[in-house]
Amino acid sequence: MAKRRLSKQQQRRIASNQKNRINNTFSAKDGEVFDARVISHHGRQLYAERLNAAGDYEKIKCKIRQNLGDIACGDNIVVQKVSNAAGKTEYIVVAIRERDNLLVKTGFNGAIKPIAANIGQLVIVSAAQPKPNAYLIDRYITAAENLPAKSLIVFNKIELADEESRVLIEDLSRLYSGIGYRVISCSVKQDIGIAEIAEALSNTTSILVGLSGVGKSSIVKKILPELEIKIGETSQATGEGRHTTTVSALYHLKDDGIIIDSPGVRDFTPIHHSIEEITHGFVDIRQYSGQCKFSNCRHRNEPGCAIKQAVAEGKINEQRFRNYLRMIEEFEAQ
Ligand SMILES: Nc1nc2c(ncn2[C@@H]2O[C@H](COP(=O)(O)OP(=O)(O)OP(=O)(O)O)[C@@H](O)[C@H]2O)c(=O)[nH]1
Ligand SMILES: [Mg+2]
Ligand SMILES: [Zn+2]
Repeated sequence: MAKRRLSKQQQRRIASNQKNRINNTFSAKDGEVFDARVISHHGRQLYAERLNAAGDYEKIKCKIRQNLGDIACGDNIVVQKVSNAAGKTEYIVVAIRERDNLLVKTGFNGAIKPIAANIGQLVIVSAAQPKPNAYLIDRYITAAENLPAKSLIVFNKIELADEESRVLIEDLSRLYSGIGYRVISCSVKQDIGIAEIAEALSNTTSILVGLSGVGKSSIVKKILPELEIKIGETSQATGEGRHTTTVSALYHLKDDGIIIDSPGVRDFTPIHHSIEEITHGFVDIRQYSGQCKFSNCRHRNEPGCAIKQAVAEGKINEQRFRNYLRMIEEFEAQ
């Protein structure tokens, strides 16, 4: 069901991209407005792009009209070309087009922060060092399911894996591919799996997400070597990154793929509005919901719990079930 929703949405997106492209190929005269897409946005600084008459993407520095609300990388916007008092040309964002979706996270003070808009796929990147965190992966997956967007799970730096990480990555790969997600192990350093990732990025807008230092920017740079992208160092002691990427940025790949590189996080808390949303985020669990004896079953000690039954029968992975309950507990504690 989710697949169908997604593909319809993708069709809409492709149609609207084509429309935008046609709209974008005129050069705006003074006062004219045109459609563009946000390629990076930080504070008052916003860069957008549009196709010019020559068929190249033109990067435009824009100001933002007040009271437009949140704008995120990936947003489709309306830009007006004007002359300022000094006779200089300026570009002003005057509207944000309706979004397919908006990926958000909670900031330090609990405020909701937009990460990126109009996303078709989350590329959830972990590395062999520091060790992958299944709960973090599950939180990203639930966010993706609710956008809705596809999830692609990537384990980078596999050449660094010790025996323990190697077994963990193998187990997680089996788990996630078993419930229908594509999993790619890769090494930017040894050029393993990169072509496969590039291929999985075609025809949609993807965003790379994950902890700082796992190699998100390195993957983009490996696929698009001509780009000037800052790659960070990782701490010798912990293997953690130093938050090198500070602003999300959008890049074009071949086969109509678009990739957004995002700043690494320390943690990611998806914003759920209900327990149903959390359940919807677990593709392997949601098929059993509604089959419990009690309609308000919390799947803990109630008799006739279809989800616990499925766990006992090995149809649902135990760790996924634990993560599901943990996410519900954290949601209820909010
Ligand atoms: N050994 C090894 N190191 C890698 C690999 N991929 C990336 N790195 C290194 O990991 C470090 C961090 O890489 P980045 O690409 O900056 O990581 P990031 O995920 O973009 O980090 P933030 O921007 O801080 O979120 C750099 O020193 C890279 O050279 C790999 O496959 N193997
Ligand atoms: Mg980076
Ligand atoms: Zn139950």
